[in-house]
Amino acid sequence: MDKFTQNYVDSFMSELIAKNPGEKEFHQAVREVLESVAPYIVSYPHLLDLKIMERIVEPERVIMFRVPWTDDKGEIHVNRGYRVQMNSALGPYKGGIRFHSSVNLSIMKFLAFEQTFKNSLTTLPMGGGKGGSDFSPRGKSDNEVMRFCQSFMTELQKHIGENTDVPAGDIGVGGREVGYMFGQYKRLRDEFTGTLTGKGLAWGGSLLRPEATGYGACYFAQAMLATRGKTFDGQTVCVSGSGNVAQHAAQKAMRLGAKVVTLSDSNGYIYDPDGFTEEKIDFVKNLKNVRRGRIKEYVSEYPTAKYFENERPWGVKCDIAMPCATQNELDAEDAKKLIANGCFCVVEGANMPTTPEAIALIQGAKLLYSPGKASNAGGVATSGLEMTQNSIRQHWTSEEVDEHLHRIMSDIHDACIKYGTEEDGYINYVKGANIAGFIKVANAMADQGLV
Ligand code: NDP
Ligand code: 2IT
Repeated sequence: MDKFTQNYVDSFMSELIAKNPGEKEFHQAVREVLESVAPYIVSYPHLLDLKIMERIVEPERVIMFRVPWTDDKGEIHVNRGYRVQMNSALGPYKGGIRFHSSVNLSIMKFLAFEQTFKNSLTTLPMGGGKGGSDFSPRGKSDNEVMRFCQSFMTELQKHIGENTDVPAGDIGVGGREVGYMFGQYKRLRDEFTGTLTGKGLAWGGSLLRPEATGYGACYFAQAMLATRGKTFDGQTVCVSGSGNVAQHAAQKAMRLGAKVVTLSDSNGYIYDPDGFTEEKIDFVKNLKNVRRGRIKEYVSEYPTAKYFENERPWGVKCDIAMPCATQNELDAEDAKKLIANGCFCVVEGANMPTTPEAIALIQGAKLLYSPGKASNAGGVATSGLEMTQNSIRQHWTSEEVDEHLHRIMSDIHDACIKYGTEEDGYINYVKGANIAGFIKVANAMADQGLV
């Protein structure tokens, strides 16, 4: 990076940090994008004059609200709800809702910011947004979760709509929570529309939406592996997380011939030296999605597996690593272990799971590495396909949806190659995804005037 560009990045970041103090995840996400796109912006001075980057980092709107609810004993609780409507240059705001005790404004803004570029990469007409609450569904009864979702939606419904803002799931929000929120939306607005995605199949949902993020990450990984003449067949894969994304990434990698040996939650990880099977993945789905248990219970069912309390899976020898839990779950020490153990590919299923220091090490060692905004875009892309099916009042077969998903992931991979190939031939997927995602949003903003 030349001196002028470096100065631009440095002064932009110090202003951003001064204006948004303490929002460390948001700073991290902006810096990563800015470092990729700054040389592009500097070479197109009208983008500098139009202050596109200054506008892109400022949410169009942030909604923060009180969410009061009562537990099963009648005690009152108050949580905080958020919706960050980041950018609508390419379409209605689109992005998930996260229910997790760690949720704060910084996490909401980083996710909404990432979502803007991810949605642009999908090629579908979707702007970027994200929402959530510091409410944790863990340990709550179905009735408590329902009352919380109803209270959350009572406020949120004033700000969303099928042509305005279309939420979906994320951490802590799956089919059950989307159902309760959809029910309340429908009751208050008296309309049956596709305002949420991730809906049940009988009431407007799309086939393959639950599987799409994990499956899409594996399709993206297939394209990455192909650049080195490799496939999943016979590779050992470590997956973190055990929720929606992790379950389906593990399932698809296994179906493509890999031996998938780990899953985790925030308490620890399990290592199954024999690799997962369809039956074992079904056990995990039932454990996590129906019984809402912890991943350590896996070893009671399959005693040849081991549970490692308070550890992450990155010390396990593998060829391919797929972080599918949460932000900053793979740090420099983890990256060193992966590299030392011969891992040659890191595919992000989660949003921003790899720290900047770890990314530098992984890219420095020339591993294949894809950022979440490229490799996990299959989830929101299939949400986009759900919106299309809702609009035309049709229901596509899983083969049709899968074909679209395959094409979208392959197109995103092509875009990364186009904008991310370095002089030595190394594909810098971070640079490629950021520039490709940015160009469309920036041009649309320029076209639409100063709004
Ligand atoms: P789920 O709630 O289904 O699963 C989350 C998993 O991550 C759980 O195993 C959870 O463990 C673990 N986890 C959550 N927080 C932490 C933490 N602080 N430390 C360690 N582990 C943690 O969520 P999803 O699978 O939907 O989401 C996983 C990731 O994928 C997130 O980054 C999300 O933003 C991203 N993503 C999701 C998409 C989707 O369609 N659902 C689309 C694109 C990206 P525990 O039970 O202990 O909390
Ligand atoms: O991070 C993400 O892309 C998601 N949680 C999915 C969003 C969506 O609207 O399907």
